[in-house]
Amino acid sequence: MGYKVVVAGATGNVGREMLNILAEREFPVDEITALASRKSLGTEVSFGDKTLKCKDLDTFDFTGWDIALFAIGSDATKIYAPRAAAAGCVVIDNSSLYRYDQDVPLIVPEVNADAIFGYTKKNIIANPNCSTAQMVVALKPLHDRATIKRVVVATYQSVSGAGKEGMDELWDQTKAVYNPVQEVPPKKFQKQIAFNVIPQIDVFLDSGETKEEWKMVAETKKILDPKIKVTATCVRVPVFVGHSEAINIEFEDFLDWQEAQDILREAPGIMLIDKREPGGYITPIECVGEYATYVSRVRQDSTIDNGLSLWCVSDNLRKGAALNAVQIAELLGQKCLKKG
Ligand code: 11C
Repeated sequence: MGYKVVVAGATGNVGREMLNILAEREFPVDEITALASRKSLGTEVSFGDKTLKCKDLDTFDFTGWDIALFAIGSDATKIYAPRAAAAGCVVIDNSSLYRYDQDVPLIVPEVNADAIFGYTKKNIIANPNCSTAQMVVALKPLHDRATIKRVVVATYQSVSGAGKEGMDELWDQTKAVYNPVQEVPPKKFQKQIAFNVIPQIDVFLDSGETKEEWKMVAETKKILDPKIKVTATCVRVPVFVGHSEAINIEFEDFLDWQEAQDILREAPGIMLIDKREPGGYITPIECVGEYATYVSRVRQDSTIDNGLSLWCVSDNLRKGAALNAVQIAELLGQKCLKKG
């Protein structure tokens, strides 16, 4: 016996990964439906060794379905999440629409699993932004030991965070550099991404921060601890999959780098690869398709009393999106829902 599960946005980067991960982790599914917008109706998507034909999200009746994983962006979520939730189906939403709503839990299972019980207020659970998810997995065990005061983070985010169009733009521009028959002007990104880096992800806010940077601050506070101060610089890099982060942490108490390594080695969801020799660290290309949040380059920051710096990498489509959503569904199953 299992659950009746819906994946909405099943043809996108994240929706496809949600289906892959549900199958890989043998999530207890009695019935599964893939939903997409009308233009993708009938598109086939894989679920393990099965193929599902996408149905129309707009006319779908969520009554009798237990869990819906949404990867459809904020505008569509605004229409369909309340509809699913009102029909009694718990929505796990990957968009940013509900993340900052105090009646909606924002969950990273390794960090704040118990907050899940708050889902009953709206029947909706929010999945964090990819760059936040991996960072809080790395921060949580260190915060438990030495209490984090402040985090300074710079991200190196892959183009898949901007969807398939972002990946196509990097691919087409890279080819055009070698074979310049046709110019590929920036469309999804603000400037050329091939052979370049762009210090803008999402829109600018009045403060001068970008929305991606603001999300890292607001989400870390909601998931981990509102007292932690965070400042972020988010940068798009010409990498297809895998977000990287250089994180500097200031603690209340002293934490030796070797003890930090020991803590991280034992922490849930983390893989420590930290050899202090050439190549003894992780790079994004090595984490594609993996579940773990990888940590490398753990070292003391001697410019402050209680500081550490580290390097953190994860598959943004997995831990940053689809895997975390499926882990939330697993948690919901273990703690909250009855199997059908
Ligand atoms: C990016 N982090 O890499 C973004 C994508 O709020 O869920 C995810 C945006 C979000 O472009």
